[in-house]
Amino acid sequence: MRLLKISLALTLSVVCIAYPQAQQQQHAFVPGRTTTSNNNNNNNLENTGYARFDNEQVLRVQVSSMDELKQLEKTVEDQTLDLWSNLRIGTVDVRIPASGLDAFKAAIPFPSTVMIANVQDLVPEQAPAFNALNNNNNAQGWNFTNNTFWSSYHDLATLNNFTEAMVEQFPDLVSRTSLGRTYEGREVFGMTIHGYKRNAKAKRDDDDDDNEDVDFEELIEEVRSELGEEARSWWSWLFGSSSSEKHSFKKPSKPKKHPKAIVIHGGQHAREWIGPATVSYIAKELILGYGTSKKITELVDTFEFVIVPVLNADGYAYTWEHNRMWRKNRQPTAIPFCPGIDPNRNWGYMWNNGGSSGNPCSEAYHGPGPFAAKEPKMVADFITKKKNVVSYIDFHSYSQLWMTPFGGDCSKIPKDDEDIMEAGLGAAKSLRDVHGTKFAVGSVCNIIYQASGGSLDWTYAEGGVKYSYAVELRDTGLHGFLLPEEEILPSGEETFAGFVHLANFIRKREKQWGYMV
Ligand code: 0X9
Ligand code: ZN
Repeated sequence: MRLLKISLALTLSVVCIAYPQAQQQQHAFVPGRTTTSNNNNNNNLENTGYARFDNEQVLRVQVSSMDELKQLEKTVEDQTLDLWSNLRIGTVDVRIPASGLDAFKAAIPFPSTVMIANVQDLVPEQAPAFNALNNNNNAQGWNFTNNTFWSSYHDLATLNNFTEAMVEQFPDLVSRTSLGRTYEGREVFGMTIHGYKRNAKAKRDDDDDDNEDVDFEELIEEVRSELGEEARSWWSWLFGSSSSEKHSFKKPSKPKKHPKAIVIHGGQHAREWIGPATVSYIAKELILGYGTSKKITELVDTFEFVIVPVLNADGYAYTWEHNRMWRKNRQPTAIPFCPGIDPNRNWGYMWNNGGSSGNPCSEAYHGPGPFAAKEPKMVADFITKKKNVVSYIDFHSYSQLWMTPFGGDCSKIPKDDEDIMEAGLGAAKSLRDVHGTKFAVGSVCNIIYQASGGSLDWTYAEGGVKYSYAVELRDTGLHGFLLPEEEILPSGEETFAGFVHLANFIRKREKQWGYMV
């Protein structure tokens, strides 16, 4: 009886339950302060302590063959250039210092266009000094409901304060989740968002009513109509081919104690600021949507959403304090003047299997061994320990891609490829419906190029996370990593729509879990 009551309570989400209304209020909030420092190891610094990029260009190179791609890959490695977009046949964006332009053009004579003529022109708008001055970082409170928080980028302390504010303001819904500490000792943490209170209440009711009778036929009919046609296969398997076969069914298996989890983070690459901004927006929408939107309430009651705005906290802090273009983490390497492992080349599945570098000075340095970098290790440990993760999204920028496994072994296709692709295509469509922004969907191997040691490969192949993705957010190169602040909110809105589609897809497709609504 208890099982059926749980099924009933969790399945019939249409039955009205009085959800606590999300609080529409100002949240006490102490924003972080930005600092600059002269203590760094970059070449092109002025005495502000913040790296400059005068006359550096981003060139868009037209790559027409595999040979050309190999030639470009080698030149980037030899001249230690900074790839802005992924290596692929098609167009590839590369940042080149003024002094290196001639050498680059000599090595790569293929057609190219200038995407950004002077990188420095785009940096000041987002530099810390500008933010402190213009974006009210000293204000004592943010109103998250009017979205002003997403009209500017925020430093690590401010984003961390946002997370703490969410935990404080919505204690029944949001709890603080720590993944661990970075090399420099910063804590990487985020939020777990789940309708605890409502589920705790459902459980209490269930315990109270353990002996109450349930009309089996009514229950079956209600569940069937809620789940619709898609439920028939598992429903038939569970209960027989038709509800007319009275009482000939098996009881549903015991609902799982813990709901499935969806883990997302931004900021694996430090300079991709739109990632943390978008991920924090997703968290806010889930939190404020609970109790105000039926669809969001249902999802938050169904899944545990683990949301970590900034994974590579050391790198992100470094982009605010020293160098806007920093990508890697900040761990020391064998070369003292080239710190940093690319965390997204360091995951432990097919590590060092192409598309990464053994040179510590490279932006794609894969580290001395798999999981040598703290950031991938802490996420992998978290997922392994948690056991119930059904989806993982690693948010990057830029290029507008919704990518699926694999990237480290292009001879393999995931056995769940159809479901993963279907969910991804649906997410991209829902995303496009908001502002018309187009995202390409496909495996890393198919839409980019082999690149091993990436997060989604490990989460899928080793972490048991069926719906594993890497998403490259806006734009397609006009501003690249220096995406204007006016695009933060639209990016949040559209990405949230894609994310909701994905969660809903998983909820429907995977409803054989006893716990799922
Ligand atoms: O190179 C990357 O890690 C990602 N592109 S970015 O410009 N954001 O750096 C693409 C990640 C694709 N995934 C794997 N290579 N596994
Ligand atoms: Zn990235």
